[in-house]
Amino acid sequence: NVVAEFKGDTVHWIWTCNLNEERCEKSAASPVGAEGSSVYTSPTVCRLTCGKYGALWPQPTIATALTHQLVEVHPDNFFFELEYQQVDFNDFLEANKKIFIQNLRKECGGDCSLQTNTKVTIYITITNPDLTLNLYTNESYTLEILTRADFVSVKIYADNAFGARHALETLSQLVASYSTPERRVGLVMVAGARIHDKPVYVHRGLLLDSARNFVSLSSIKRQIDGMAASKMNVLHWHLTDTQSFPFESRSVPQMARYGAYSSDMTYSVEDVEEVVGYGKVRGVRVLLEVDAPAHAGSGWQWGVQEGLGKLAVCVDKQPWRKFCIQPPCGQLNPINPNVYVVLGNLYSELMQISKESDMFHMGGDEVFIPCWNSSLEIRDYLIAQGKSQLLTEDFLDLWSHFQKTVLKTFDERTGRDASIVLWSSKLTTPDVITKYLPKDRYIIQTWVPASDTLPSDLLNLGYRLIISTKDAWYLDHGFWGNTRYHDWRTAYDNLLPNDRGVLGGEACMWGEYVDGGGLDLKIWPRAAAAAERLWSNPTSNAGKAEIRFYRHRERLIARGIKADAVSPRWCYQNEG
Ligand code: CP6
Repeated sequence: NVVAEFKGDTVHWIWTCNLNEERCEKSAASPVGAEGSSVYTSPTVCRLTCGKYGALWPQPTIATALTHQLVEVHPDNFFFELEYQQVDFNDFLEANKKIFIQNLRKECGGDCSLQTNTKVTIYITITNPDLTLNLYTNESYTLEILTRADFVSVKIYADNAFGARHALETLSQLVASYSTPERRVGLVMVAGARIHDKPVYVHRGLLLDSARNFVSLSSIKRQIDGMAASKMNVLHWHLTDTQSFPFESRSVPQMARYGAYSSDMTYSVEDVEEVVGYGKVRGVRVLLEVDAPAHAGSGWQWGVQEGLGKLAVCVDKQPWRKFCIQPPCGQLNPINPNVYVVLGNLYSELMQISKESDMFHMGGDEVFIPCWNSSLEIRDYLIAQGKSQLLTEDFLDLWSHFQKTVLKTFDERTGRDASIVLWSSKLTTPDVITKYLPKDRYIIQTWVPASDTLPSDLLNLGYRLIISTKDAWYLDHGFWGNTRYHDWRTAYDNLLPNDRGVLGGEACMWGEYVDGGGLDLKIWPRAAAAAERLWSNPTSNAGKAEIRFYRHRERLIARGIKADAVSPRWCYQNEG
């Protein structure tokens, strides 16, 4: 396709799509060329059909026959048909029809003033009516676009509705807006395509921390929108930490009463349910985390007042490290049986909220020996057990006792055989992990640097892993004064160990230095770079993906996500 770009009211450049490469070519404007092309627009439209993957993010497994023809479309002229009737249109598909059309309208800035008679019918064939979203959900789909005169038929084939949702996402990415010199805006769509697609990894996550700083529901939902646009499927909600406990538990209301930053800065059961529901419609499951026994403090103070003893020790203790940001500043008291009762109540409630979840995150990171060692009560307990000193081994025994007990409590209170996720820690080193954590029950989330051998050691022992390489996928780095920022290229080029035990990975937005205001900028578009690594695991590196990435960032902006810039626009206008 040939498109012309306006600056002001005059045509400055003519763009032609390079058939074999991932780029568009620019030539100087010739008035004849400009008038001869049917569409006057920006290079974005040129991008739609360039190279193998056009403007798609993440790149699909197989895309054949992405034609270079475009067809003008309008959001009012899309129609949906469910083929073969094995499955009825349900709330899920209805909601996704609406989201799809809304995304088209957002693409033209809400004003799709250029009409067209072209009718687009989307035929959806789903064979499996099951609407459970979990680790085993089949996300594959096939998408075909066929255009004849002014009738376009789009065929979507998927095992289930979640695959069909991905197909609609892909279809929306084959649409771009253009504008006329009169500043009227319309949409064009790729006129022909055949795409087969499925993810390489089943766990493609984003961690959101709502405990260091409170994050509003609308900000959380906006992150889910970005995830859905990038085909990420797990929101890891780090709900609580040392600094605050914003979850308004019904069975233990004291937690938020003592632990929330304010009575407004809380999540009710309904709020969490709302996020779970919002995610599900967009193919995103929510992995809830209550971090323990470290990274816990605020909210646990009430035990003493209400006669249950100390639920946490060294709460608010001033820094063992800088700023009282890292632990302990509070760590659960493993020898107080009431701790397990409270955790059991929380697990029970949270697993009821995430009704379908086959995973729960128990934290387990950064337990600090001197914290437990500073408690007379805990020291006396150890002495009574014949352990005169707090040796590393004694301490690991105490910690593993905690972990065993919470697992038993989880099982008794929830009755669910969910996999339990734990952060890598001193309890998960290759020499001790087999003693404490059965590999068929626990999934380990590693956060060591890429150079560390821990992931491959654990894989050799048969553990399943979620990888959060801290020198690539920690989105908080660069804001601490002593950490290095990892740009989107680093995130993109982060390769995961090649082993079937790797379930996938997560980009982590720790919340010490971010709240609703800066969240989008820090997460996007970098998390989308991790998303392509996890969906497609491409053999090529970030350099090859840059122009598609630039376009994806524009797409996120169009959908209301304040994603940061990828590169100077100059590069895009000069290299296509
Ligand atoms: N919070 C929690 C954090 C971190 C972890 N757990 C963290 C540690 C080191 C760095 C960044 C983040 N802020 N609960 C570790 C998993 Cl460099």
